[in-house]
Amino acid sequence: MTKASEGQPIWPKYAWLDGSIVEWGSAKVHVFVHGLHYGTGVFEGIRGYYDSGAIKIFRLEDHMKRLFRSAKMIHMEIPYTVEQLIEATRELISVNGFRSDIYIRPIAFRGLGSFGLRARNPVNVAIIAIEFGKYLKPDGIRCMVSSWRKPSGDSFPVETKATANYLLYHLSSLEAAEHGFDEAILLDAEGYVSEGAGENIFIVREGRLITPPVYGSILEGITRDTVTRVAREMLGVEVIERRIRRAELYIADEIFLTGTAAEIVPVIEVDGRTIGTGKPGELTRKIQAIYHQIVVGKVEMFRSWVTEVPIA
Ligand code: PY5
Repeated sequence: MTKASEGQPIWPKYAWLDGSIVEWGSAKVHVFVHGLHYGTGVFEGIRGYYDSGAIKIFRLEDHMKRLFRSAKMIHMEIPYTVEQLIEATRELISVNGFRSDIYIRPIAFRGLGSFGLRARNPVNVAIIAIEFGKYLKPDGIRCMVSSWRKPSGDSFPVETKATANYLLYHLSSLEAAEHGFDEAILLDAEGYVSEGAGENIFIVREGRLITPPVYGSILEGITRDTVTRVAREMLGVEVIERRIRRAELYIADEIFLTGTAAEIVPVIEVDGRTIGTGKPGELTRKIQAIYHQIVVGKVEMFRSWVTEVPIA
């Protein structure tokens, strides 16, 4: 680990670029790459937890598979296999020797060639891993419904984790921050609740979990899937996938957001309305606690989701 300067993030020693481990400072591409100009890229966000002398990567294979599904949706071929990128990730973590929690960001984007919009320039692939703590406050956040809408799937492939899609979440997050909120919640083109600006959403009503369906302009979150399985298989809690109206948020007993970076985050206020008691809900707390056990491989039934990289 090298410290860039006071107040700067501590960058790791190495990144992975186009098939090789390279020095952090050499992990560069040209300013004319297609992906920079048009957002023709796809990426993933994966967490690794430092525990008992190893980095424990959560659902690595599922994330890499989603990277390839995202690429397919935008007509892009990644010149590696899922297995090669998994191996590259393990190697990168090992050479960096991380001794704290990390965030792993694989990214594939169209590179140098034509600037034309029908160009199918060669695809560059990078994997970046950095030390990372909390993304949102785990003790409860205040949200606003964004004035920006999630478009429907017929105007844009909303299900892909493409770099271009993140302009929407950037603008929504900025808007929320400008208004003094912690995070934005986006409605879809028809006015139903879609997701957070980087997280899926669940509400609790009468002891049951409700979350927007996969056809509700959402990213099919891996944390969303984890929570659904925990609720159904460990807690015996019903999970209903159906559309949610904006006003239904206000009268929910509990609300939480789910995402790799955010993990499980209780929402205690939406648009100035207190949610439930104004404190993280009981079911939310329970799921949050179990999630933190699962990601470090301490829940037997979900152990196969954890990939361990020993740190020498
Ligand atoms: N919806 C959107 C728009 C997302 O960006 C994310 C993940 C999710 C849902 C949750 O998906 P998953 O549970 O598979 O992570 N957001 C990224 C993350 O790494 C980027 C955050 C800056 O959490």
